[in-house]
Amino acid sequence: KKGYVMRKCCYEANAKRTPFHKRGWKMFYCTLRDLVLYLHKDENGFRRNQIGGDNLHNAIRIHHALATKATDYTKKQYVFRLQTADQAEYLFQTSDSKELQSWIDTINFV
Ligand code: I3P
Repeated sequence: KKGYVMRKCCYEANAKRTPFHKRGWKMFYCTLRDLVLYLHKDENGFRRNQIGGDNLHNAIRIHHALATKATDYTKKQYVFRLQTADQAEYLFQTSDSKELQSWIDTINFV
């Protein structure tokens, strides 16, 4: 699965709260492959990474991760929460309810 999403970091690994200056929403072209969610700057970034090898800096391992609708987050629509095995936590905003469910299912059932 591939597509543009907005992402906000809430907790880094080991449930360490993300500092204020890094808590903003940011757009990424997101792709999922081999249990890793890659966050590219845009589609060109995705193509470059395919040729030059993946940029592991902006990668989230989703093995034993859980995606759930962020019903408690009311500032934006179509947002899901991703909790990783290493206890990091992110919010992702998708474009509509169909995309929201599709990302959640893809992450949880790969
Ligand atoms: C953050 C930015 C986020 C906001 C976050 C701010 O500031 O305004 O949009 O999250 O609030 O810290 P900055 O751009 O300077 O990083 P929300 O959109 O969810 O309010 P937070 O610290 O309460 O997470």
